[in-house]
Amino acid sequence: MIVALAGGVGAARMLRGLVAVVPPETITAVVNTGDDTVMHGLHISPDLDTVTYTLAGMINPETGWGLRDETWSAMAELRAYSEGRLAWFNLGDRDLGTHLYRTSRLSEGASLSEVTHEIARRWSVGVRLRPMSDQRVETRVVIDDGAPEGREIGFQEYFVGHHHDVAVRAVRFAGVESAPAAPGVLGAIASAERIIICPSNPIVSIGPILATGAIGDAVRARRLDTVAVSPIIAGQALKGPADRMLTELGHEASVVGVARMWAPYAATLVIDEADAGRAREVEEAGMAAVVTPTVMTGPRESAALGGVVLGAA
Ligand code: FO1
Repeated sequence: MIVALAGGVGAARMLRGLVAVVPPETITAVVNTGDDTVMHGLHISPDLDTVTYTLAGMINPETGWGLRDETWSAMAELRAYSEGRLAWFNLGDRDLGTHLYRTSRLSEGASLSEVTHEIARRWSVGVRLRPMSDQRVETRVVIDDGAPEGREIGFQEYFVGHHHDVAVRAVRFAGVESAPAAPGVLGAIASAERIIICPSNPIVSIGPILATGAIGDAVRARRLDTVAVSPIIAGQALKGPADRMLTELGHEASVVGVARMWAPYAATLVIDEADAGRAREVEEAGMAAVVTPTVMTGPRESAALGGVVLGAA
């Protein structure tokens, strides 16, 4: 059994590679739900859906989120009604079906774990997908908006509303103090042969998972069997604001900065060939470095990286 701690696009591509190497049923993905939001009364779980749609081969290849071959009629209506005010977060017509289903089932009393399982089954996803918690944990971001103490906003308002184009002063995970890990998560971590920290944003994608319940402690206890993949290549994130966010929050935006963050949790860090020259510094930060191509441009590259990650440690 393998456990993968997963955020959105980078994790989804990593998982696509892992299922090419081992049977999907042997993988449990523990997925970040700090990005979850309620929009127009609908419960949206972006990272769970990105992983589900990618593994189903249905992800929109242009955006990396949402469904391929999508139509946008509902959004066009919403835009017309509200003069754009309510249409900043794009929900495709088919994607809306997922959010309607999730919201209906939650209002019937189903847990997020149960609904996640049902959605994965509908898309024939063999990987066991688990939210990090069934309880609400909300990633909140303090942005620099000129006010002396900054302004706190929800993650999607920062990421989509502000195109993650504003400086971040602080991040917190509201509700995490009382949120237990979802059923099955701690047991899976305790008994896994290998735990993988996917190449997702360390602060806002993996950070909330490790901060939830006893998940961080459970991973630390399995440090020798845990392999992390750096989301930072040559000082940059391939997608999203991870590089800027690391710098803004006092970390180094490099594989060495990532190694300093993950050393307590994982014994091995997989880094890109572009960072081969920093392998020694990674080792000085307390992690064994494995150098390999890590850019997952297609299924073949994902599978090659999956093989390396499973062989590492
Ligand atoms: N990301 C965007 O940049 N713009 C959007 O309008 C947008 C809509 C959206 C709808 C559903 C969904 O599941 C994801 C969506 N995302 C969108 C992506 C998502 O908000 C972020 O990529 C993640 O939260 C970061 O991992």
